[in-house]
Amino acid sequence: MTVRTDWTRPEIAALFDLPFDELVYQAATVHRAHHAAGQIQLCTLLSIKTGGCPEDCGYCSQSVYAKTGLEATKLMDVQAVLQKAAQAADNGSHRFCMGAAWRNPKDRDMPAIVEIVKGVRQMGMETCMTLGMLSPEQADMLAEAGLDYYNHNIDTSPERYNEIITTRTMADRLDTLAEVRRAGINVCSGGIVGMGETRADRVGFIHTLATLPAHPESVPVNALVPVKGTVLGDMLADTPLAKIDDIEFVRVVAAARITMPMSMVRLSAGRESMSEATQALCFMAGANSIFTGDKLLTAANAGDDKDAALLAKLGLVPMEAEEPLRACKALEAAD
Ligand code: SAM
Ligand code: DTB
Ligand code: SF4
Repeated sequence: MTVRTDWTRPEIAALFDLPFDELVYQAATVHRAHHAAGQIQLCTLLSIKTGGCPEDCGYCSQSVYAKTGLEATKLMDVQAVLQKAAQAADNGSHRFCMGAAWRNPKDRDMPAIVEIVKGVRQMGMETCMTLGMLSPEQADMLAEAGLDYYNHNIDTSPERYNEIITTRTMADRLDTLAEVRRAGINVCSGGIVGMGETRADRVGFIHTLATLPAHPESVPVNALVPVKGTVLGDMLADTPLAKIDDIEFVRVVAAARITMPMSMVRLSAGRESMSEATQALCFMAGANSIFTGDKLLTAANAGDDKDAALLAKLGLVPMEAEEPLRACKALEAAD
């Protein structure tokens, strides 16, 4: 099976149109050809700077435009972040993902960010950061600090983008992704489904990711967490029928798996309100990564006890640390 970056929208639309069992079968086949099926990567999230974000993303509780009453915080102290990372390592997490509610980091924030990346890596976990847009210099600083992954989501289709966010463009997003790639950091990019989009938007979203010059190493698929006081959270509360159908959600996961066979596909936000059966279908359809713990950035997550029970019920086991980290460790040992 070859990795293609020349997918067309009709080809992806045809995947969505397959009978559901055929689509899941194809996705499971691709999953087994490229990954150890039955193994799930466990990642932990921490919000290192919460709220007060100047961007107007219609789904986000942390935007200054959202009426969520969320208290804005400053960037956490380096030692406090490292303490949280140590707890995550003790809980068996392999990747520590840190998010900041910024449009972009300020240069004065970078020394602390660099110290955090170095500290977390020393604990043997993979590091991931999501800090908003990056300048070329900032991308280089993060690469030099040893950052393993940078998360920057395209969120939806190019056509729908400016209905969800008006303070930046999809092109801005793609520019940062290109800088991250150029700097040699692994790319984590995905988006959100269940924002009232059409199937054509879902096709366009997958198409944008699957036709990047190189596929993101990680593709988070979030189900919208409808937060009261956000534009999209309130819209969904008013029109419950707009909520995405579970089977359609699994189709998105399957399409991501088939079109980006080598990528880790992360079943991200929204698991808290997802049935075990839907999550199991997502794993069958090729999702092989989740966020563990009680909290995402600001919203509730399923929680360690529930997840341990689900994985045990399904006979899934935590994945070993990924190749990039092993390679880094081997290099360090050779020094
Ligand atoms: N400020 C940075 C940025 O936007 O790139 C990083 C943090 S931001 C919260 C990370 C991602 O979380 C967003 O791109 C979006 O895909 C996801 N997200 C935010 N709020 C969400 C919600 N209510 N439901 C699902 N996903 C959400
Ligand atoms: C991603 O795609 N999902 C995570 C992570 N990347 C940073 C964030 C989900 C946030 C869910 C809403 C919240 O906690 O506020
Ligand atoms: Fe800010 Fe990121 Fe939330 Fe958008 S998604 S408002 S950029 S924290």
